[in-house]
Amino acid sequence: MTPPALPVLYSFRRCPYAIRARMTLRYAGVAVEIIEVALRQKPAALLAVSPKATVPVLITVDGAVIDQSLDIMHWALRQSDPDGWLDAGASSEADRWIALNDDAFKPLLDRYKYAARHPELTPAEHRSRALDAMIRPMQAQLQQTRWLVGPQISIADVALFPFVRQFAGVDLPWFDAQPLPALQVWLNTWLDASLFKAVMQKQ
Ligand SMILES: N[C@@H](CCC(=O)N[C@@H](CS)C(=O)NCC(=O)O)C(=O)O
Repeated sequence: MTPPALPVLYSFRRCPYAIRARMTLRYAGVAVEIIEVALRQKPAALLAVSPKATVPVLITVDGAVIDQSLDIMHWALRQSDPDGWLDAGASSEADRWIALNDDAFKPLLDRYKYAARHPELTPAEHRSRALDAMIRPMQAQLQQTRWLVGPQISIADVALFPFVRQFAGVDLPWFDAQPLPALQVWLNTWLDASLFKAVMQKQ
């Protein structure tokens, strides 16, 4: 197989894992060819390199296949990390937030988003679990520090942002009415950021 001229990123525009990967690649100044994937009809070339077939998947110019969004973020930051996302605070704190999001919050977020598929609890109860697991702790932290691990943006802020965006988007009027002022400022800062807007442009 001829190596690609640019790294190739299999992506899905609205996928939160793909959003955090695209934001980090762009921040690091790594140009990639983005292939937008229809999740119901994944390209054979993607299945061939990554049978688990989730997006994002990055194929480097050396032919290496990176099929976890966090690994893509770390790979991009190894190329360039101009504002020090990896040095913003204790890396153990950043890792703790990311694990909280990926392992605990994400399943609760999915139950809230698709509450009809999980009738064992009401939508408000599902929401409340997600709120307690991560949203309230984030509000408490962001009241103390501008970003999740200190005064500077870290990898954790970028990694969590697309998931908090989804949580807010399920019922925006409800979210906006909650007493979560520091988190709302944090979220709105990301939503307004040119870095986010750029990676959401339709190809
Ligand atoms: N742990 C993976 C999770 C990626 C993931 O679950 N992506 C979803 C889309 S948001 C996906 O590709 N799901 C497969 C499918 O829907 O067929 C990562 O961090 O990259």
